[in-house]
Amino acid sequence: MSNRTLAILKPDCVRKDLVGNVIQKINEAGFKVKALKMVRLTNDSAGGFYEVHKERPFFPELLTYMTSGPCVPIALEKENAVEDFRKLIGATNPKDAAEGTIRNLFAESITENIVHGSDSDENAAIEISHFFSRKELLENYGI
Ligand code: FUP
Repeated sequence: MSNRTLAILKPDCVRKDLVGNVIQKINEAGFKVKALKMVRLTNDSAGGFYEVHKERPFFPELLTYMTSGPCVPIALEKENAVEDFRKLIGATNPKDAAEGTIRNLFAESITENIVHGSDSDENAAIEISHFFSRKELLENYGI
């Protein structure tokens, strides 16, 4: 069991000034913010991050959205981080997201769904390294 996951507060979260509210929910659920930055993804960077979806019909729309403004990647720590964070954010489509989950509370649509959470321990490690180098994690964030 890993204790880390990657969250991204997506461009709609930043645009709607929900960064503080969402981080509060994350903290209240017992996650520790270990590394955080605000970045604007390029097409290449967003395309690399969502590489697994590149043949899917929604891919172009996903890239347009993910590059539409700054987002906030966050490395989080908690016991059972990946699974617990997926529970906290709810289903991909906010219409299906359980009551009280972050997507249920704040998201508009399956594309503009406020937040990303890694889906496995292996992907969590890959995704954290997409935004934070090993050197940076060690020297700047002490993890
Ligand atoms: P999740 O793991 O919940 O982020 O969902 P996926 O990895 O399946 O999808 C990644 C992103 O692609 C979602 F956050 C939103 C977008 N997406 C769509 O826009 N339409 C779909 O039908 C499925 C996913």
